[in-house]
Parts: sequence; structure tokens; C-alpha cells
Amino acid sequence: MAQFEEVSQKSAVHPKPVGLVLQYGTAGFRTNSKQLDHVMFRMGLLATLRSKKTKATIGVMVTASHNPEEDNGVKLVDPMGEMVTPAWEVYATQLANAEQEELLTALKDVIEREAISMAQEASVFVGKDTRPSSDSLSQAVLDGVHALGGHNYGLVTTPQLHYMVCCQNTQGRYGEATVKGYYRKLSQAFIQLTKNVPNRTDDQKALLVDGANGIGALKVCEMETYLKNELQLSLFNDGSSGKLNHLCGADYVKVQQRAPKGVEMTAGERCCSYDGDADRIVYYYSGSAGRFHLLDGDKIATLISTYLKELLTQAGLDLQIAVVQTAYANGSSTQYLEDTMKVIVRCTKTGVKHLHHAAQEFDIGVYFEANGHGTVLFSKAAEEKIQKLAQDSNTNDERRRAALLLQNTVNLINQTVGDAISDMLLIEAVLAIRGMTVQQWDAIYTDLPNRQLKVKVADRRVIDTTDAERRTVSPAGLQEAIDSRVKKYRRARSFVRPSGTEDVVRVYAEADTQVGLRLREFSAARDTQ
Ligand code: 16G
Ligand code: ZN
Repeated sequence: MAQFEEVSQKSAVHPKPVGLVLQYGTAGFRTNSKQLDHVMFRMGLLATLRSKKTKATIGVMVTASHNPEEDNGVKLVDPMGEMVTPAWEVYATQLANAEQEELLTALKDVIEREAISMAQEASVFVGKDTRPSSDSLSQAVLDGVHALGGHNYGLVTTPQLHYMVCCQNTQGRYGEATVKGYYRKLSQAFIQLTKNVPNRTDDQKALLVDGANGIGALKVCEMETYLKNELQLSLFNDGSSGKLNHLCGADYVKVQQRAPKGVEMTAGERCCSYDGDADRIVYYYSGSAGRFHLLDGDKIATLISTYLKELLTQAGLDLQIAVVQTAYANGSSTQYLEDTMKVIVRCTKTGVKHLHHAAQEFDIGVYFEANGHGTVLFSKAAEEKIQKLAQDSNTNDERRRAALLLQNTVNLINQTVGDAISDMLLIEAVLAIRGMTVQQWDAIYTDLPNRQLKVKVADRRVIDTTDAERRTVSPAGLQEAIDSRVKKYRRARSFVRPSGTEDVVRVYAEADTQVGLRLREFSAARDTQ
């Protein structure tokens, strides 16, 4: 078949280094960019097959998110803008690791197992971040997709690509499948939400943004005119000189618990940081004594769920709201959500696909990882109820107002995946509507002191976990050792888990005081963060 001949010829231009083995991990393939050319080509092939199988547009995003500039990665996006289904992750690993002469067999194997009709049309959207290697690597993806209807979006944030895939496959019901369409939808919702807030001062409209020298910086600049001065952004680390994710960005700020390089903040000013592909965000400010205060994904989830719950009460809508977290969620946040807010809290394994999946089980599922990746999902029934009430002219003013706010909130949120720009606009709108300062938001609850370390071990796979990664089942004795340490301190919790993105083991601990953490015990094995 001519198609397969073309695959053979083209794959020779993207040869696989003999013996190289890579795994489709938590967020796709990720490693040094020099090792990825053949993987990109093959993911172009696989995305095309996935498109033929689903008869829908599939996304391919070239990015290594918060990882160093020298790295790169690739992940596939399924028709509704969600992460590719697990069975196809297995195919991705098989295709990536097939030696050159085995590639066609591996490809035909997928076609056969999935009973794919090769005559079916295919459509693939390809996006990339600003890494120097992203140009040639996304070209390799397109080579794989070539002549099968691929569409190259060029530079986009990861969540923009997810969004456009979803728009395309819902015939525009979710919005227009263009970057401009994305800006228009989000900015209109933001303006609608904030327009009736009385006396918003310039201070309240001002926000410092650390773009991590990445794609988010470019895109938020493009968006600014659409916001019509309702938000005044001062952008730092905009990519004009600094290196991607280097001493800046959401991951640096969260792990180091300090301000990024280059951001000049005065006491009390609201600041936020994106990561390298703009699917994560964290907030922070400097306190009066110059102390650094971080508002991470847990604080964001709390702010948003409190706001939504209040609106549901005002609207008189009986919808179940839940917050989905991971083991990294600060114990104080979980306690506040369960005991004070009385919302359902679920804990899942690390990785967006797990949280997303769990959040789909509720009318309204707010999910955030502590690292700042998250969004809110509304069930179809919930959206319909909100819409109906917002349009009901017989209902009283308070209920209608709340329903309209809810409706615009739905429009502001990118439900396909966590989105730094959309989350930022939502947080800014919520703070404005509730008349809250960043300090008041921070004071909703107080974080337990916590630390995260990474430790290099010979083989991290010997560690096996259970209970959403909160306990280990092997090696024998490890959990008992952790338990015996933890029980010496108040409100203490600790866990270890093998990383899904790096060859390290992660160690997390929290307790009621820094002293209680006694992280020196770990420091012998500590790697620099
Ligand atoms: C990836 C995940 C992120 C998770 C992190 C954990 C996505 C889009 N990203 O970056 O959600 O927190 O991996 O990394 O799923 P780790 O397994 O190395 O700790
Ligand atoms: Zn990211």
C-alpha cells in the first residue's frame, strides 16, 4: 500500500536510536529534546490513526511544560479535549520503542487491533510551546501526519490546543476553534462577570504576571486588548531575554516557596506565575515584613469552590459540588473543605487525567493539584439547570443574578484541562465580586508547613503505593518506618511515591510546625531541587 511505503520512507528521515526505550508517562513522553525526533514522527502517525478511529480531530501538543528548556515532550489530546485514553498510551509506548525495521509491523498491529479503516479521513491539530527545539520537533509530528489533513496551529498554550480540539469536535458548540475565538469567549465572560462590581479601583485591577519566559507570556499579551483594561497586567519573564522556566515559573515558585527572578513586587501586591506551557498557575504576595506568601492550587480550589457554593445557595440550585485533590494537598485545605465548607473531597493519584476523571462524577467538580494545575467541570445537567434559571424572567432578582454569574463563570472556565490564563481570569473575577484582597483570600485557612524533596534511588519502581499514593505497599517495612516517624508529631503526614516524569522518588511531609518536619533526617539523601 502506498501509504505504508510513505511511512517507511519518511521514518528513515526520523530514525530511532537503536535500543532507546521511552515510556508514555503521566503527561506523555518527556526527555531531552535530542532524543525525541523519532517519537514525534511516530506520534504524528498515531494521532492520525486515533483520528481515523474516532472520526474526530485529535490534538498533539509539543511541550515539556515546567521542565528545563533543553527538554521537550509530546502528548496526545482526545476528541473532547481530554487526555488520550489509557489503551492508546500503551500503543504510544509500543510505537515509540519499535526499532526501525519493526515500525510498520507495530503500526499495522494497532490498525488491526482497533479495526481502523484507513480510507477514513483524518484531522490532527498540532501545537507547540516556545522551546528552541519545538519548531523542528513539531515539524517531525507533521511529517507523520502529512497528507492526512493535519492542521498546524503553531505556537499555542497546552490548554488552548485542548480547547480548540474540543471546539472542533463539537461543531463550535463549545466555542470557535481558533485562538481568537478563545480570547473572545473568555474575555467576554470576564467582562460580564466584573462589569457590575461597584468601585473597582486600579489597584484591584492590577496584577503582576510571571510568564516563565514561555508561551503563556506571548498569549496573555495577545489577549490583553480583548480585556479592555478591566485587568491591568504587568508582565515579567516575558521570554524576551530569560530562559524558559529558569528561576521562574509556577513550579519554581511552588517548590522553592519564593518569588521568581525578575518580579519586582511591593508589599500586598497580587502576583501570579504560569508554567512553561501555561496549564498551571500559582499566586503569591509579599507580606508586610517582606515574608513570602504562596497561594497554591489548594488555595485556588478553596476560593473557587467557596464562591460556587455561595452562588448555588443564592440561586437555590440543588447541585452537588466536590473538590478533587491529590496526596500533595495541604492537610489544612482538606480539613477546611470538609469541616467548614462541608463539601465532598476526593483524593486521586497524581496526574491531571486522574483528577479530571474523578471530577466528572459530580454536578460540579473542582479539581486542583497543589502545584496549580486544575479547573472546574460542570455536568451537562448542571449547565442546563444554570442556563434555564438565568433565562427565567419569572424568578426573583437575587436568584437570577446568581444564575447569570454562574452562567458567565461556566463560560470563563476552560473545562478541557487546567488553564493558567482561564484560571487567572476566574480568580481575578472571584476576588472582585467578593471584594476580597489577596491577604483575605490567604487567611481563609493557614497552610501547615510542608516540604518536598526528591531522592535518587537505584530503581524507583520497587516502590509501590496504594490509597491514592498516600501509603506504600512495598518495599516491606517502608510504610511502618514512615508511620513511626509521623506519629511523633502533631497534624503530621508524610508519603513517598515514585515520580511519573523523572527518575526520582518524591518525599512529602507536613506537620504543625517547621521543627516538626525535621527534614534533616532526609537531607543525607537529598538531591538539589
Ligand atoms: C505532570 C502532570 C502533573 C503532575 C506531575 C507530577 C499532567 C498534564 N501533568 O506534570 O499533573 O502533577 O506530572 O509529576 O498530567 P511527578 O510524577 O514527577 O511528581
Ligand atoms: Zn504545564
